[in-house]
Amino acid sequence: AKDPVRVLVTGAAGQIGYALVPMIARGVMLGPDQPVILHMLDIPPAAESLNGVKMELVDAAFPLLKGVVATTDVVEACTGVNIAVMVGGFPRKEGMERKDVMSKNVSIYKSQASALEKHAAANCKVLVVANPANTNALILKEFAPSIPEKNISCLTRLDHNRALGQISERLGVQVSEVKNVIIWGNHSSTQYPDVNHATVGDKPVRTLVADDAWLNGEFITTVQQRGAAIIKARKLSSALSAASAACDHIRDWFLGTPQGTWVSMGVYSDGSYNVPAGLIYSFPVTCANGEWTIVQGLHIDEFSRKKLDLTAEELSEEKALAYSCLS
Ligand code: NAX
Repeated sequence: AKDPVRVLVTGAAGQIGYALVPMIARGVMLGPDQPVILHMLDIPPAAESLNGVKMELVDAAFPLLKGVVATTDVVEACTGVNIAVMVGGFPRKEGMERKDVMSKNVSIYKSQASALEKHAAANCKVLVVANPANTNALILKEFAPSIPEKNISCLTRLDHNRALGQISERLGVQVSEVKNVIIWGNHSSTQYPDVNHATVGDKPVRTLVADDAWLNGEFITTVQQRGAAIIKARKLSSALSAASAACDHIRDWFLGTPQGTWVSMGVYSDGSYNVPAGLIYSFPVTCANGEWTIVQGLHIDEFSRKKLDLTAEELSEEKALAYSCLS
């Protein structure tokens, strides 16, 4: 039997946490033959609720779940973890300045970075979900210098999956037949969902949809604004789809992407596609042997170029704002 993998979920008493921990315990993230030990972290006001989640995990009697650590102590939460899924953060509340929200998250990610650096297992891989996801991941990278940058990522897979879903609905085909959409840039409304290289079967999505106005307009805004549309409908933000996307992200990272398929991940830019190096930016990536690689050589037309640059600019501004919160 395989040794259990320790998976940390921060913000585990929240909405996404509640959807995510049973998926992990059921093998959705790491496969049906991989035992797991869940580490769940939240803040003291949520301690009782967190304990309730632990009780439910016990009650669910998951065969793969070999242990649960539920704690409000960051060091205990981070100790020995192989995977860290960072869902906890400070949400923007009505009337709050962007700088104030950034400042709260910078201080959270700074301290959690240090705890991971000191106490996580060697080669721990990190996925940041909490917003501003790209910039939180960047802060985490800065304050955990011994964790290789290759091991730090943020979630744009939900946006990627939303793009697959929109194309599948439009064409009336199974979502599993749609491949190789791309989310470029920030997990925000400036992200660029790109279908220029996407296919259904062996046919380009552009040819099949044959409606450039829709692909260059409504499709893009629908994906960009989908989070807001879910909030409007549910009065709560996306949770099951976010949890599912987090599982997809980690599964593909660890177990590899299928031949001929890429996915979108927010990763440390090396300057590929003229995206400024040193940002955490969403790129098309393939994964093998636990490592992601940015897909190279895709043609970027003029329309796309502007959109790649716009979202990069927003990330550079966020980075500057985050650094201004440090001083
Ligand atoms: P909730 O408010 O339901 O849960 C957040 C949890 O984090 C709470 O239980 C809170 O107590 C906890 N928390 C706060 N500070 C903490 C800290 N310092 N350490 C540990 N835990 C802490 O939010 P939820 O709907 O679960 O969303 C979580 C985060 O995901 C938010 O930042 C949200 O904006 C972000 N999202 C990111 C998405 C993505 O695709 N990257 C999509 C979904 C989601 O909007």
